[in-house]
Amino acid sequence: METSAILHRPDSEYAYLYKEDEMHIRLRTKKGDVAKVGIISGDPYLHGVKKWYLDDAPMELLASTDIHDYWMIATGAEFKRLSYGFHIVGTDGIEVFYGDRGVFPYEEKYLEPANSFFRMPYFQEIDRFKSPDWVKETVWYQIFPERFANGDTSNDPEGTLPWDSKEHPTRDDFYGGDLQGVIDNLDYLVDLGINGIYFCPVFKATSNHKYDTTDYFEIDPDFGDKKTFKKLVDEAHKRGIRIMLDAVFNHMGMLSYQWEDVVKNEADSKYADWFHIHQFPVKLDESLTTEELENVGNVPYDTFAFTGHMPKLNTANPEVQDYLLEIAAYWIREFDIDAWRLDVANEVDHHFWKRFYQVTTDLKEDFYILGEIWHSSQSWLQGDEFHAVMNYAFTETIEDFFMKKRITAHKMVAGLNEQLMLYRQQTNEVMFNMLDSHDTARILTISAGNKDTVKSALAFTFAQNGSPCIYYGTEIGMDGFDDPDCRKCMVWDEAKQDLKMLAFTKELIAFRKEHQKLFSYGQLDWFDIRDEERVVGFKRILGEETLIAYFNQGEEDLELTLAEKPEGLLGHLAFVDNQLLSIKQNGFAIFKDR
Ligand code: ARE
Ligand code: CA
Repeated sequence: METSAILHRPDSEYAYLYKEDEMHIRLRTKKGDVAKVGIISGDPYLHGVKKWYLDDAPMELLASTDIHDYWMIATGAEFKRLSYGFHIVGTDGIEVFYGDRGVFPYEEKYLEPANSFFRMPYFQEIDRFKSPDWVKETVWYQIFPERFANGDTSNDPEGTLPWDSKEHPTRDDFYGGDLQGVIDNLDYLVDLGINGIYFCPVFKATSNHKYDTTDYFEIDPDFGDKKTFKKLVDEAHKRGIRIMLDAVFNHMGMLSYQWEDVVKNEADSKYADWFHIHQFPVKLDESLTTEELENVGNVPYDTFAFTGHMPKLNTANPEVQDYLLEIAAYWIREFDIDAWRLDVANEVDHHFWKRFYQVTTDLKEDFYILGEIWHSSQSWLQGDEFHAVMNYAFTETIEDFFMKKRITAHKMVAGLNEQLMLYRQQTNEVMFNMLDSHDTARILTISAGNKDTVKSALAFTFAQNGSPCIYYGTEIGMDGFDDPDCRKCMVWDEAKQDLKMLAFTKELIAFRKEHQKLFSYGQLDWFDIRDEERVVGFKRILGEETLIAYFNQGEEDLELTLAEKPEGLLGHLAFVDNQLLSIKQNGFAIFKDR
């Protein structure tokens, strides 16, 4: 047995409180190397009492990657504390005990010393990673406010172009989108089945994307005013739609009054320490074009990327922290928003995010904090910073298989399980799963125009743990290359809309809501990965044997797949007299064994 691959780490995604009285324990072993694992556990204060422990509660094979198997068990403890170790039986018949001091031959004498067992010292509810339940039932819709709908031409900025007047919008275009346009189309979103909106920035800023904030306490006049925003939130809440705003706290726009004061007064400015300035002067030539500003290179201060007009904030400065935390609190307290999406979240310090978490969740216990991080994010998802991240690391794996055909189905499933095993179950249940956004090409373009590919990838994404997000216009077949081409004006002319895609998206959202428990909980088990085109996945709701078969072929394939019930498929999940609950083209079948 390859004992070097064995891993367990207490008080992490390997051992955590899932519910107040339920602990999840995971173990990693080399793929295919272990036949079974049992948990040996008991109360830490009963050591020394002969046979103090209960032995061999069987762990289940939860998920596999290319190189590892992950085992899991859900357990309680009579006195909310637990000592535990692993009885591992290799496929080669070797048996070992694995505990806090490492791997030993499986013999009584090694099961005694109290400290050779891992410990969950106490089920501390206050430390438990809590994720807001409502997010699990949310299907999000991402709106880039400048391009969704122009509901009020009186606020159109200078040079606003006629709606949808260009095949490819350029970086500096304005088309007049605003908050009134969103209010006017809330019922369109209700009809689609949406119950959460993620807005790109809406505060006062210079550009059409508003990521160069100049005043965090004002709605940008191109989009409307606070009265209109209040109306938007109220009307959305009336329709059961939650609102998430975009907090751009990594940097500010160069036309903010703080930065302008620094440009003018340099080291004497009271804001000099709000930024990371190397030397003065810091003035930029204001005649630079956007392209030039975005690639201005070696300015004497830290910026977002190489973007000279976005000076990076010094979030270690207590004054900056207090300022940003007041912004975070203000929009919750005064406008009742439900969530913040945190821009460039990975480049802001953890110390600040821990304060941010406290301030926002003190105001609203079920507030949702979503970090924009494009890579694995364990250090931000420990329960005291973010609840979730924009799950690019997860969804790009889906795209790599379904759209880009860059990896095999096996590799996709291995990649998805790799990501799932990085986090606690309650984190996976509220991850933000989007296949595209305002920062990427649109999925129809990535799919080279193949709408079945788009449907398969969307259906598959909707079957995952986590909360799916539709980027505006996906539902009516909009395309677009990388930013800014992915930010075309929403197509409202029905004659130009893909009404079949609209019907599919509505059905998919309704299907997910109809089978919410199946999609939001439990772990996807992947037993039967056929040829490179077809992936059939099986989901198991822990404690309940329900099967969801995912396939990306026609319906006729399904019987064949299930009839051949691949080995290892939860043997006791009998397919006797299956009642096919529901089947969707390019989507799912859900079976419940009687
Ligand atoms: C401009 C250019 C873009 C260029 C970008 C960065 O137009 O082509 O990619 O600069 O150099 C906003 C505007 C953008 C504008 C940018 C700067 O929306 O149109 O883009 O300001 O003026 C990384 C960061 C991630 C960031 C993206 C853009 O990790 O946080 O880059 N996303 C947020 C917002 C953006 C916003 C900003 C940040 C700035 O969502 O909309 O841009 O506030 C790989 C890497 C990622 C990288 C990703 C995209 O996957 O792993 O780290 O994201 O590519 O480039
Ligand atoms: Ca307008």
